[in-house]
Amino acid sequence: MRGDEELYVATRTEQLQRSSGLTRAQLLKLGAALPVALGIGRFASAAGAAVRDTVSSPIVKPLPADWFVKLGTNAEMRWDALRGEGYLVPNNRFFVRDHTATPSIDAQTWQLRVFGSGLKGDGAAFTYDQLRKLPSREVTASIECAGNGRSFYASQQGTPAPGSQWGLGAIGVAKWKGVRLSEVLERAGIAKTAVDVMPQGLDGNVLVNGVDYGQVRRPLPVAKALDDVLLAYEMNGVPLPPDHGFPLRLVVPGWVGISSIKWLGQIEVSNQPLFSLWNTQQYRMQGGSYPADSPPLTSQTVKSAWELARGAALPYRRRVALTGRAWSGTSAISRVDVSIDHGATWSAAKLSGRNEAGSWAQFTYSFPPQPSGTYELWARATDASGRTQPDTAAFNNLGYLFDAVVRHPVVIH
Ligand SMILES: Nc1nc2c(c(=O)[nH]1)N[C@H]1C(S)=C(S)[C@@H](COP(=O)(O)O)O[C@H]1N2
Ligand SMILES: [Mo]
Repeated sequence: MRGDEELYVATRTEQLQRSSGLTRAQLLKLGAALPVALGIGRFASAAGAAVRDTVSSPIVKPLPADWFVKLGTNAEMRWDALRGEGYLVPNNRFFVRDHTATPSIDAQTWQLRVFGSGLKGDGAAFTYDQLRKLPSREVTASIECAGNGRSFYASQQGTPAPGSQWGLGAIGVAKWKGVRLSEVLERAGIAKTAVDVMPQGLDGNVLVNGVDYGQVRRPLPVAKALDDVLLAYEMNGVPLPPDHGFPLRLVVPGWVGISSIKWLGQIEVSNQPLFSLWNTQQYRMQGGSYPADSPPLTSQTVKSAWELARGAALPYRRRVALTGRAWSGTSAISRVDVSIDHGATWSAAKLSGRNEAGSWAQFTYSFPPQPSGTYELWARATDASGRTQPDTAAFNNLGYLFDAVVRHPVVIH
């Protein structure tokens, strides 16, 4: 893992105490030598024989410069390249966020193992073919990184946060097909006493400052796991591409991207709360005015983006239709307002097409004829629950959930 949170690694005890909100005594009572509480090394060898060598480049698909901006092991979608595309982001343009590297997995020898204290029996294993034969379901949903927009903490608010310096392109919407997680958990014998479900990826172990945190995994509360979560094997009508989780990934609608674990190898079902790096030190609010025991991040916030490059040239004294998309993790979008005079006056953009929670809505704004100069496009989305993009996003040390109105520069010559 590069960048993100290396600066924030304290001792594991402190981390767990601080971030889980539990005292040392409570942690010990949880049965937990700390490495066990964190899950370190417990299942590290469970990756199994299905995983061939990891590739030398972290991302497998081509990343042409007119579609992507490379950021370490990640690739951001360029919003200007989305103009004229349909509702869904094509697989070859979808952003990639790899904590380590995209593994190459043989679906024929691969299995999904379900185990743990929250099951009635000894657990179960499912082959790829078995999963594909279970009742299927299609869901259109976005995947959006919790750090999407992080660079604006620095460029717009003067308070930089470490980690991938995403613009707004760490989001994509796709049509996912698969089997409901609840279906598989029920077949595996989930018990009424289960509280947490921890899906785990088959990509490499994550190292932070020499500490091995094991494979990428993050617990989901049982209520969400049994609600609308999908075990997806198709993305936009084809088997998942390697970078997006082949052969099987989770899709957790409306929640931060880290919830949607790729390259699933196993799912632990537990009658105790579970912990990993990704729900203790990372993906929770820390610093700023957040309390020390802020809970793990769940739903995504409200945002909007223009399908334009930053600094794009617009025609001189001509009306032009500008397009963008707006989204919220919890509701449909009810309106998008636009200002080109730094917030003094606002006018409504026109929403069109599909518009659902956990996905996005397309909008068009008729930019009035203007003399030459530099302008800022401000778009401010509001969702059906009344949440609106604020002027300033609340700072947090790791730069998550940047929801403020983004000032998008354009020029007219
Ligand atoms: N196994 C595994 N799952 C993972 C990740 C990862 O590195 N390994 N990255 C997570 C993060 S932080 C995000 S934002 C999404 C990105 O999904 P995508 O690469 O398909 O766009 O996958 C999530 N699932
Ligand atoms: Mo992410």
